[in-house]
Amino acid sequence: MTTVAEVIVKTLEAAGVRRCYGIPGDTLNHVTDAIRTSSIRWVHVRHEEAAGFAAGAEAMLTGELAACAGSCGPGGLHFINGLFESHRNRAPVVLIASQIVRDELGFDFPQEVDFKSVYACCTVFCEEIRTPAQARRMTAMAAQAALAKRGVAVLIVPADVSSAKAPAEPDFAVHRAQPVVRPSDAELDSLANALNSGKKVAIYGGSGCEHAHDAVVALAARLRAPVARTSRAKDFLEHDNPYDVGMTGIFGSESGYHALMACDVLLLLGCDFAWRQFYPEKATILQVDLDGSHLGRRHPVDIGVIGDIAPTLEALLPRIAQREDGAFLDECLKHHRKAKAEQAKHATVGKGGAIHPQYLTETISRHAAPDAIFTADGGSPMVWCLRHIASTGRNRTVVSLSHGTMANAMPQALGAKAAFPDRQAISLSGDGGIAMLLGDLLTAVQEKLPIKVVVYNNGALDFVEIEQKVEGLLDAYTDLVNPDFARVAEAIGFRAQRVEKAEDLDAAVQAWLAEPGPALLDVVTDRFELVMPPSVKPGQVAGMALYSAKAVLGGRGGDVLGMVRNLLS
Ligand SMILES: Cc1ncc(C[n+]2csc(CCOP(=O)(O)OP(=O)(O)O)c2C)c(N)n1
Ligand SMILES: [Mg+2]
Repeated sequence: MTTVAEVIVKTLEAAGVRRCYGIPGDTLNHVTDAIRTSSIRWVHVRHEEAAGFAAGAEAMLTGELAACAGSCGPGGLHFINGLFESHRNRAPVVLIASQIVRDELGFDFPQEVDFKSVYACCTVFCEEIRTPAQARRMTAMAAQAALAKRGVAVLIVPADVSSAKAPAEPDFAVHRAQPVVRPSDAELDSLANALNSGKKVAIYGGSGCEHAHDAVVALAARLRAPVARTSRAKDFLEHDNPYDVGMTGIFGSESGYHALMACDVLLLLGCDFAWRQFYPEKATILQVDLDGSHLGRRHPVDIGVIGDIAPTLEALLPRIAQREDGAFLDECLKHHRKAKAEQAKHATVGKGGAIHPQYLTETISRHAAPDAIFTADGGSPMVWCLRHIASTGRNRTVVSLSHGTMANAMPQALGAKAAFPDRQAISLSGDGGIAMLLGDLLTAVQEKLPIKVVVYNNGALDFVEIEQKVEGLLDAYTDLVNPDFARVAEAIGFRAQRVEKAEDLDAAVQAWLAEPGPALLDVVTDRFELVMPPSVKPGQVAGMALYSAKAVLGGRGGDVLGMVRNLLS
């Protein structure tokens, strides 16, 4: 007898699912039994949140569907933060949320949870398979939605449905359309007119520039335009780009900020950067995005068109005149060189041999493989990752910016390693972050996923401490009393080392990366001391504390001053 559970698993298998992350239990048993005899690998995690992060990282990095599955009630609920993160990363993931039997639904039965209302806000699809006859069609539509709308789909499966005999169903399956989307000729003409008539043209690229590196660089060369980027475009636009002027925004640099604020025509390419303060007030703004609902949603734009970045720029380029005047570009590149030199200053050994987190990150960047996958925890590790991991064009960085969660990095590294066993998966973890999902270090050992974890052990929720100080508050509740994470990891089955002195760091990083199995490096890093720029009064900063806190991180007081001046003027 073929069960509904087998139909669900076969449909997901045909849709490209290779791995399913989760924890088994009662209502899920028929599904896990079907997975047992399929080609899908079950990855047994210790907390379902980790499964949500891991599946999302796999899906985001591969572009393929990944799955998670959990038991009813608390099992299904535990995924939520990992899946929220994955959904905001536009990662195609399907969660099989098993449910109590249909006869008891609606009577507050033990472990009854209304997953439809719980997951409504972080999914592209959230439906229950109500009858066995719906199974194939509903599963295919969940997968279709996850892939086509790029996000998380939740499939709610009551236990009596998954164990039922599967009736004959038509051959519903998943389709993968690959359209070429670009604006109309008239729209391209109007974009070209605006770009050709600008005096100081800047480009701002986001994650929509994946697969469009060469097209963006060619356009920048024609326009002699600086290219600023969002954090999500780091992997796609930073490398081999003579027009790169860095990131703008809260974690960005003065040069990215300057390019956007000083231009008179700004071309937004596949970016959805949320912070309105970082868009210019007076410039003409042009926007290209594949998702029409993104047009003008962060800041008013003058022309908004729909298109994939590479085909759009290929059609646009012949309409663009070669610009001779490179003064604005030169000015922005000069700012960029200065900003980089400023950042490099901090990536050295501190007073008394202290280990600056910037120095740790640069050391890792230097020794990591050119195609390594880095994941970084919300908190200060993501800032160091964005600023100090050098983009090679082949490496990848995964940080949580849209959702801004802690504890994402280690489980995301598990997903990255499962999907790419031949590449290094390196988790840049906070000491707060690693403790939050510490139990899933066990997954790396049990599932033979040899990830590399480095703990930025600053004894604090440092990021929050800095926020508090910038708001003029006394820092409170941010201390962390930590164990020796290296000994903890060793007990779990990792090879591990603790580093307290800068002189030991280089060799320790090399040994850690060379370990064949899972390895952890517990590095005692400087607890960052906030230095406020002297001429900024606390009152002035209060209204923009959030981003100024993050700009000050790294000692860039001058940037804050510049931003404050600009925002108040
Ligand atoms: C799940 C979650 N809880 C709380 C926060 C608020 N928060 C943001 S960063 C941070 C501190 C992170 O500390 P740690 O992991 O030690 O990194 P550090 O900033 O010290 O390097 C906190 C509590 C959050 N973003 N996510
Ligand atoms: Mg910390």
